[in-house]
Amino acid sequence: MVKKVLIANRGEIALRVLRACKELGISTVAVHSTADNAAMHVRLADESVCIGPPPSRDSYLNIPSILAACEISGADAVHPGYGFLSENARFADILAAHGVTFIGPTAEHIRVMGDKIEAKRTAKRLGIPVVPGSPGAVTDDDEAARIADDIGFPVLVKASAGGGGRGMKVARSRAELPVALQTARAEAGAAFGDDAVYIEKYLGKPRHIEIQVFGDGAGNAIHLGERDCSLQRRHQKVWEEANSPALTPQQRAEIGEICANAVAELGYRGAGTIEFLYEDGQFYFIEMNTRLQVEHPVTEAITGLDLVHEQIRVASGQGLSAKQSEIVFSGHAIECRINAEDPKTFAPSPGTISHYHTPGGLGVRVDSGVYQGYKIPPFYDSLIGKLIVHGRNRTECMMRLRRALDEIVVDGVKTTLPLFRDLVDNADVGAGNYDIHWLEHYLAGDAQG
Ligand code: MV4
Repeated sequence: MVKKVLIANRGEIALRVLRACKELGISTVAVHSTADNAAMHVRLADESVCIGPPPSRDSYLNIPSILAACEISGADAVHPGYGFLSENARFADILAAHGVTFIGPTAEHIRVMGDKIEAKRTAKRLGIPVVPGSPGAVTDDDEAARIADDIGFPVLVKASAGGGGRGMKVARSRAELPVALQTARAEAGAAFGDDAVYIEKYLGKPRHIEIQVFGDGAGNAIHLGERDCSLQRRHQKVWEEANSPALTPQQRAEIGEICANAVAELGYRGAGTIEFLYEDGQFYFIEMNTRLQVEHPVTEAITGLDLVHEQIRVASGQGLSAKQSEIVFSGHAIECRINAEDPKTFAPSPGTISHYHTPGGLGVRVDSGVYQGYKIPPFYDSLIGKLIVHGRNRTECMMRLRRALDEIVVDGVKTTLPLFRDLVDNADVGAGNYDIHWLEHYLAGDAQG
């Protein structure tokens, strides 16, 4: 087992990892920028190392500083959390070269999934259903037109180096295709230094459903069911739930088995998320994330597994703690992302938290890195905490969420909490009747609920 973990992150996820380490008797090293001297993860860690000034690129993304912090502290492993260096293959390679365990997949698997064309080709080869589209990069406009005619308009032009919604262009007809291709290529080249693009059939009203998988790196893998992340705004998830209100237990078992088999065949190690669009009863692979995700607690709630424990186990070569036959899905869980943002405009709202009270009781979990009197710095993303509620079924979960939202107090800054108080009473949300566009329509005031 690893002995000392350096947590290369901040905020709620740094605390989340710290707690798992403490439970396993592993010592912890926090790293922090000068803007995070008073952060909770620094206070709770066994040791801390300052790694640079406030901008992320000079601190949380600064590989030489983090490597130096490993040397100074004698950490034998690094947990990257999510964001920052969590899907940086070069970082995984550098740590390996220095004899430090990266708590995540191999650099090679990170690299494959970071290239969206390569990821899709790999998914297809492993038997995962993919969106109809070009078999690889499209370089020629005539070839692109033939493919688009074949799959039917509208089509989406996507950047191979993109992901998370960056670098996509819709073409609704053959006439729109050349411009879509050219703009997508130009934007991708400028943003990622890689102008490779591919074409897919555009799905108009899908849900975003993702499957949590885990591999031990030795050819064994399990799936932990799905999360429905359709309630989002500008590619930022707002509310996630497990199970998806749209799936039957049989659909869950089928797509889950396909994903677990694929991940086993790949020899994948660690936590992974296979992202799908789901429309008219069909799953279509879009991307695979090779990290622990923000919304992992809803999966923990319905399975009882601690995903960070599992990550540390497999990184230490101890294998997974459960076989697929031992995984039982129990009840329903919802996560609300509490951002320090205006609940209507989503403009960031940094500042000091004047009053802070967290809800409790059966089935209620708050993962947060803040406390009363804490000053939220303006340099990082605005997620300050997550409210996760579990119930025996979706109805009970919603009742409990409504009650928890009544109890919680975060004053001094604007937060997204008022939005959740609206959503929990909305008829469409109550019925689980939403797709990836629902929230944006709702916020625009279109007639709904
Ligand atoms: C799509 C799509 C429709 N059709 N692909 C956006 C983020 C990236 N991960 C993939 N995305 C999409 N790919 C096809 N063929 C619509 C989206 C999309 C989306 C996907 C998931 C969650 C939110 C989204 C919001 C807008 C568009």
